[in-house]
Amino acid sequence: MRGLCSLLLLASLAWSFSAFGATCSSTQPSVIVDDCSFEASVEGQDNSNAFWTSSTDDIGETVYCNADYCGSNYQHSGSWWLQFQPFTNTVKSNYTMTVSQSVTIPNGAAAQLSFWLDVPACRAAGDVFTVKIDTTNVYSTGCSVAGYRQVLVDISAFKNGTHTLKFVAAYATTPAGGFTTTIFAVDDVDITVGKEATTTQLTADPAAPTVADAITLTATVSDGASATGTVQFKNGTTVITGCSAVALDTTTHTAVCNSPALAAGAHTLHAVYSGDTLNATSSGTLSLSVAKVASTTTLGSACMTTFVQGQPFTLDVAESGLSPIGNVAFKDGAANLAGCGAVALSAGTASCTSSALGIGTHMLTAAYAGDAKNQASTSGTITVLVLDPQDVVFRNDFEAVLDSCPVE
Ligand SMILES: [Ca+2]
Repeated sequence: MRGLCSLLLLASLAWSFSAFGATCSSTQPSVIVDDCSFEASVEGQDNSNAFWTSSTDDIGETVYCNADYCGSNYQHSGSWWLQFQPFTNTVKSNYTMTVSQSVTIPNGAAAQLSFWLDVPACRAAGDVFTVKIDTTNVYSTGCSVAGYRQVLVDISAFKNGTHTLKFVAAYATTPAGGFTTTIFAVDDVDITVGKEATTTQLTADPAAPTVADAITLTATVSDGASATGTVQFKNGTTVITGCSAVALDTTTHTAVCNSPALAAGAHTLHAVYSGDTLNATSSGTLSLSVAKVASTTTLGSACMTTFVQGQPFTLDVAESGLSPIGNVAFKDGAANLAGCGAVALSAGTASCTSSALGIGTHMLTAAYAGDAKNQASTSGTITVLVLDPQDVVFRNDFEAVLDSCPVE
C-alpha cells in the first residue's frame, strides 16, 4: 500500500510542478534535484519530505511549510517551501538547522545551482544562511535582505560527481518565547548543467584513395562528457547512403562509414555529431580527392606491316583498367586514322580497319580518352610501311580484297 501511495504521490507531483509553474527543473538534463520545489512535503507532526533530509529537530520546529500549516505565504511557487525558523522556549546559542539532499551532478560544461531565497523576518544580525556542497561553503548571506530573489551559484567544481547539497541556517542565539527568530525561506532549488563543447574530426582511409579502393570514413568525437549519440556523414550537402545516423562507439568515441560511394574527383565531406543531453553538436570536414585508376592501352595488329597501298589494315586495342568504357582513337601520327577516330570499347577491346593509309611510313598509335574511373592512356607505336603499287612486281595478279589484312 505504501508503494501505491508513493506512485500516486509522484503522479500528483508531476501535475503539481506543471500546475504551479515551479521555476525549477526536474528534467534538465536529468533529475538532479529531487522535489526541487518542496511540493512532496507531507503535512503532519513535524512536516516531512521523502526527498530532503532535515537535521535533528531538538526543539520541535518544522522546516517544510505550507500556508495551512505555517500560517504564512513564503512559497515562491507551488504551495510548499523550505523555512528555517527555530521555535524556542529557552535561549540557545549557536543553533544550526540544516536541510540536505544527495545530488549527482553530470560532467557537463558548467554546473549552476539556482534557488530562491527570502528573508521575510530578520531578528538578529548575526544569523547566517549558508549553502554547502559537501563541506564547502558555496554561498552565504546574513539576514538583511527581504523579498524573494534568485541566487545563482557556479558549482562547476563539483560536476561529475555525487555530493551533498545542504542548506544551513545558523543562529548565534535564539531568543526564548516562540517563533521570534530570523526566517530564511527557500524554494525552487535547481541545478543545471551546460552542454560540453565537442569537436569532431573526420579522416579517410586510405588518405589518398582511388576509385578502386574501399574507403573508410572515421569520425572521432571529443569526449569531455562521455559523448553519446550519432554521426551523420555527408558528401557536400548530400547524406551518404547508409551513413545517415551511425551510432557513436562510446569506447573509441568514433563512428565509421564504410565504403561510401564516392566518384572520382574532389569531395568536401562532413561528419556531423548529433550531440546529446550533455554534449553540444559539432562537425568535422575533410577535403578528399578520389583519383581515377591508371589505364593501359595496348595496341596490336595481326596483319603484316609492309604492304601495298589500298589494302585493309586492322589495328586492335586491349584496354586494361577498372572496367574501362568509352572510345579509343586510332591515330596516324597526330591525326585520327580516317574512320577510326572514335571506336567504342567493348569488353575492354576495340579494333578498326583502314584501307586509307597512304604510300609511305606511318606511325600508328591508339589513344584512350578515359572514363569516370579510368585515366586516359596512349599505346605504343606500330610502324607501317605502305608501298606504291607501281613499285611492286606482283607474282600474281593483284586484287584488292576487302578483308582485315593485306594479302600481299
Ligand atoms: Ca514550492
